[in-house]
Amino acid sequence: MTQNTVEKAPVTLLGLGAMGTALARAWMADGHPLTVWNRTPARAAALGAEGARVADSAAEAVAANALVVVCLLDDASVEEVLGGTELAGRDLVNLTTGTPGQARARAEWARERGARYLDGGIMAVPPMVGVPEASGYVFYSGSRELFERHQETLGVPVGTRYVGEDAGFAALHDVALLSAMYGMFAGAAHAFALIRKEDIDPTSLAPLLADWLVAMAPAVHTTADQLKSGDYTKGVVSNIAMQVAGTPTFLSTAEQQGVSPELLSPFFELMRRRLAEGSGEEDLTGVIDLLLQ
Ligand code: FVH
Repeated sequence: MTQNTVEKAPVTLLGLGAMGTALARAWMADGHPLTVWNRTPARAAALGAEGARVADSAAEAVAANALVVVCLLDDASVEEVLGGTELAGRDLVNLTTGTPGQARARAEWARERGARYLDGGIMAVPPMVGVPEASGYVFYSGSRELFERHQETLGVPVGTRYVGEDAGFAALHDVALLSAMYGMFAGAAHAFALIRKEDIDPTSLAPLLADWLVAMAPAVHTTADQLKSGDYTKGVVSNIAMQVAGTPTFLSTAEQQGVSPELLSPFFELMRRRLAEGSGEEDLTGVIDLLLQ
């Protein structure tokens, strides 16, 4: 080591799909010694040519370093890959998407094997990895001590956000944000369907749509304030009575354009139910209570 060189923490990474490969390149670019393993060896060989140490087995990769990161397809593949490895004394960071229940069970599973455990939910797509301006990050939950110990290394590919000792919280935050994203995609799909048969260029609608969604997004802060205070009339801009009165326009327009209302109707139905409970002056926030089973 020369005087000006800071030694970077070595990392083991299991799983070299699109995301794992992006993570690997970011750690290598930052000077972290990296040991990799992947079920399909060709993917590991490609990274080997770029400077990673390629392990012949998952067990060998786990044995190589204290910090072991897994980024596999799903929880079943984590079980399959780590099942035959010696995890005692390892710091296991699982970036595989899963449910909060799977994360909690995996944390207990790791504990029984003598490993410390952190769960992660990645809020980035591969092109955002290693690109700080892209503002991608990973939610982490589980051992705070473990998170703090490795925060610098974990923060190399994308940012880090620790959300609590409950190992399931990273997955819960991840799924919550992604669920909202699918709601947005559903709305955008309906919007594009409405213009599909007209002489309207979808590329001219797209920027209007994007700007409108961005303009509406801060409404979630009002929703959160209302949930916290329990007063769903606080700061209401467009009450539910007015919004329900507008729903026939949306449904008739869909019908006129030959578009199925199936993406919109369930939400409208919840709005109508909430209004029927006598909540006309409220925001849409009451719909959240109707969802709770
Ligand atoms: N890519 C994305 O946009 C999203 C962004 C947000 C986070 N997700 C999650 O990240 C996990 C990995 O995703 P990925 O994009 O790397 O996924 P793939 O490119 O499909 O690679 C999957 C890797 O998992 C390996 N694998 C699958 N099944 C097994 C198994 N039974 N045993 C061992 N390894 C397995 C696969 O190996 P191979 O097919 O190359 O042999 C890949 O390494 C994921 O949870 C996303 O939800 C990504």
